[in-house]
Formats: sequence, C-alpha cells, structure tokens
Amino acid sequence: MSRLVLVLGDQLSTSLSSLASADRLRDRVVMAEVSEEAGYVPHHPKKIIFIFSAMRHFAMQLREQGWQVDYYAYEAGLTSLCDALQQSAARNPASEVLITRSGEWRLDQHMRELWPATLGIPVTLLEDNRFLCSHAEFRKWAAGRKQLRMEYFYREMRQRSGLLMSATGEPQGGRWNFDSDNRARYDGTPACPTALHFTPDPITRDVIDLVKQTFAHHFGDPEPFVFAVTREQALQALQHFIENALPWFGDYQDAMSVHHDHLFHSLLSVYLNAGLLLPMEICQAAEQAWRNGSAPLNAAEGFIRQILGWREYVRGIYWLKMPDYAEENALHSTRPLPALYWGAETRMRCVSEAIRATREHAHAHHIQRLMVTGNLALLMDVDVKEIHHWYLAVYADAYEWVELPNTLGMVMHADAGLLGSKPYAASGKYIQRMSDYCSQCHYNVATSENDDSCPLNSLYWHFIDRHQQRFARHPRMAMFYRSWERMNEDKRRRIFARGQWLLEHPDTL
Ligand code: FAD
Ligand code: DLZ
Repeated sequence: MSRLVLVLGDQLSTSLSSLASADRLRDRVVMAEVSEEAGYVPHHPKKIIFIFSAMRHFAMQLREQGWQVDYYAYEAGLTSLCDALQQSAARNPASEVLITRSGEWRLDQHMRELWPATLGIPVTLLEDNRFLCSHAEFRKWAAGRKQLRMEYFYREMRQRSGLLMSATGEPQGGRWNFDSDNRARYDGTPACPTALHFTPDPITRDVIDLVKQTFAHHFGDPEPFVFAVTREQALQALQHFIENALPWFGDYQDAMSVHHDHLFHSLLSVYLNAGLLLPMEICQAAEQAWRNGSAPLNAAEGFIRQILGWREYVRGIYWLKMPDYAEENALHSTRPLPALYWGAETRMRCVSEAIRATREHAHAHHIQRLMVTGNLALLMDVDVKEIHHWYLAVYADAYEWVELPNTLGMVMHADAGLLGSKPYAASGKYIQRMSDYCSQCHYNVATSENDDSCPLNSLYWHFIDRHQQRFARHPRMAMFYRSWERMNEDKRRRIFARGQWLLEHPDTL
C-alpha cells in the first residue's frame, strides 16, 4: 500500500526529510489549505496570499517532478490538515503517514496524540532537516548550563559550520561578533536599494481574489502583492540582497527612517521560514560576498549571526521550554493591547510608522519590532498572550517557534531573563538616537512630564519605578535607578503621574 506524505505550508523545500524518505512512484503527497491553519490567529492577508500561492506553486513543481499530489484548495472547505489526510486515504487507502515535524507545538501535539487514532494508521514524524541545529543538539548544548546565552551558542555554531572561520579555527577578523561597529544612524547615504518586486501570475491572482473575499476582515492590505512565491524567485531575492544591501547591512542594522521602510534588511525571513530558501545557502552566500570583497566583515558576520545564531537559538529555546514557555509572564503584564496596534490613530510617529509598514507590507524590520512596537507593549504592561497573538498574526514570516521567544522572551521579559539578561525597555532617547522619527513627531522627546512629552519617556520611568524590586540591583540596570533617584522628587511624581495616566488611557497615545 502507498503512504501519504503531508507537506505543510511552511515546508516548501524539495529536500524536506519526508519527501526524501518517500517513493515518488508509489507514495502520495497531500497538501491542503484549511480553515484551522488560516484561522488560529487573524493572519495578515498578505501572509495568507503568500502561503497559499507558494503552496500551489510548490505542488505544481512536485507534480512536474513526478509526484502524485492530492491538493485541497481553500474552496474545498476543509477544516483541518487531518481532514485532508482522511479524504485522501478514503480515495487511496494508505498504510502510513509521513510528516516532517511541524515547527509548532500545537500541531506537533495533534499529530502525535490525535491523528493516529483518527486516521487508523501510524503517523511517523521525521526531524526537520532544514535547520542547522537539531532539537537533540540544542538540548545537549543547553544541558547543565546556568545561562543559555545566544552568544555562546552562536560561537559553537560558527565552529561547527566553519562559517567565517580561519584555517586555524579562529574567527575571521579575530572577533566573534562585530555588533559594536553596527550602530550607525542613517542620514540618507548611501541610497537604500529598491526592493525586488514580483508581478503576480494567474495562480497568485486567483489567491488574491480568494483572500480579498474571505479574509477581508483581517488587519492588513492584501495589495500590492509583490512577494516571491517560488524558489526560483526567492533565489533572485537572495541575490538582490547580497548585491545591493548586504554591504551596508551591518552599519545600519539598528537604524530607522521615515523615508525607508526596509533600509538594508534582507526581507528574506518570509521565504526562509516557508522553506523556499535554506539557512545554510543564505549564510554561504553572505560569506562568499565577504570572501570576494563585495561586503565587509561586520556586514557578513552581523547577517550570518542573525540566521546561524539567533534564528537557530530561538527555535532551540522554543522546543526546549514548550509548552510551559507560552504561559510565562514574569512581569505580570495584564493590560489590553491598545487599539493603535490594529491601526487606530496615534500621534507617536515611531509607532505610526511601524504599524503603517506592518499594515502595508506584512513586514517591519527588527528594530521596529523590538524597540518600537515591542518596547511600547513592554512599557504599557500589555498582556503577554495578547501581544504574542498580534505578532503571530501581522507578519508574513510569523510562525510560533520563532515569534514566541522573540515576543515573550526578548520583548516582554516574560521568561524572567532566559533570553535576554535585561529587559529591552527604552525611553524616547533611544528612538531619537537611531532614527529621524522624533524630529517629525507631535510629541517632544526632550521632556517627560508634560502633556506633549514623548509618552515613551514617562512610561519608561514608570516601568523603572514599578519594577524596582526586580531590577534595582541588576548590574546592568542599577545606573538607571540611580538616575531616577537623583531626580527632584516633585519632577519624579509628575513623571510617574503622567506614566500612570497613559497606562490608563492607551487610546490617547
Ligand atoms: P534581516 O534583518 O535581514 O535579518 C536576516 C535574517 O535573520 C532574517 O531573515 C531572519 O531569518 C533572521 N533573524 C534576524 N533576527 C532574528 C531573530 N531575533 N530571531 C530569529 N531570526 C532572526 N522573525 C521571524 O522570522 N518570524 C517572526 O515571527 C518574528 N517575530 C518577531 C517578533 C518580535 C517581537 C521581534 C523583536 C522579532 C521577531 N522576528 C521574527 C525577528 C526579526 O525581527 C525578523 O526575522 C526580521 O525582521 C525579518 O526581516 P528580514 O528578513 O529583513 O531580516
Ligand atoms: C500559516 C499557515 C496558513 C495561513 N495556512 C496554512 C494552510 O492552509 N495549510 C498549511 O499546511 N499550512 C498553513 N499555514 C502554515 C502552518 O500554520 C504551519 O505549518 C504551522 O504553524 C507549523 O509551523
């Protein structure tokens, strides 16, 4: 009897372990657009268009390679991926289901605990071979360590992969990390590259129509839709980044500008996370650019660190700590997510720029996610699950394994410092230093206690004050407490009162 190979919407790689273990003449591939996956959060319309269109193109590619593919389009009305397997098995009896392990805890549990009984055949789960560090390898690295610092994980990954290593086993340039060189503010030169746009073909056009009809109530603009939807196009996007943006990626990694939504970022996460690109080929392309002299070391190292380091590390943390991780809320943050996150008007220029980019592109760059929308959520004491669901919904690259540690750990400090030793809380001064937002903002970034003061300033000091017990003796935060205590008491009272008022009136931001 044949076997069924279920390929998920973020598993669009021909080298996938399930496909490698199957027989294309005998086994059948199953792919399905289903309401459960499209609906567990209100995904941005561009994210759904991208996934459905990339899935349809991938199914076509598999058929061209000789695979038999049972493809269930959204119009077939299926609820779950298990329903799709049942339908396929009813037409062509199967002895087993093969699946490369899902990236997400929720689906992994269903596959293990519910599907074998529902389907009446074994469900075999295979390691996802597209990552550079397996679950077992990460567990081994983490075992017995007091602190799970990304930097040490990254060094091991550099040694293991050989990326940017000398023949004698030293890091190229004599340092592991060139982050201290990567803090420039962007003043308009060099010119930012224009993003590569792909014109929707008839398959994508059909999906755009479907999504506009079915998911019109979701936050985000479905059009213009310019994403790559095939591996071939994604490779073009990679090439475009390496040639036009990588050389300056390092310098302007933390910069923000009203004039440029993407600056020198790669925009590759959406393709990488869906499987159209593989992490090692991206890192090798960046290393090659450094070797042939077209990108400096601080750029190549900074970029490779994000993929070889951060991306693999957050995945490791997710699988090491789930399911309890999703319940953590160390700072007891409980307030509702302000309506501005879903597009309500705000006079904060930094926030309105980040939300506009999110609505238009289903993308915002890292510093916007971390230091603008993330920082505001932290300072506004937003409920961890609410902000987690927002990030999972609004970005085209969002899957829980990568989004949750970034949101819960890095942004909300909800894991009590497992991911980042101190919270990334910042006042408006940080935004002013790294962007041109503040000079074009309604609020005054120089003050903290007046009606027109930058809300981040008053909220920052309120955060410092309300978490005194936890952070006053933290070695990297003690100096902020000293500054707070040195302030005139009357001024402190006024700042705190404004911070409190803002917490209670989020719709006035
Ligand atoms: P670039 O700046 O060009 O970086 C290159 C690549 O490095 C990215 O494509 C990505 O694969 C990887 N990378 C960079 N930073 C991280 C990181 N912190 N964690 C994991 N990978 C990283 N990234 C996602 O892929 N999916 C998410 O759902 C996601 N949610 C996030 C939520 C929050 C609150 C924060 C602070 C960050 C989140 N990130 C997420 C990480 C990062 O912001 C995005 O990977 C990046 O903005 C994607 O744009 P890019 O491809 O242009 O990245
Ligand atoms: C995100 C997503 C969406 C919107 N729709 C589908 C779908 O209809 N079918 C599918 O196989 N996958 C979809 N996905 C991606 C899955 O949610 C993803 O595979 C899991 O969250 C595991 O990472």
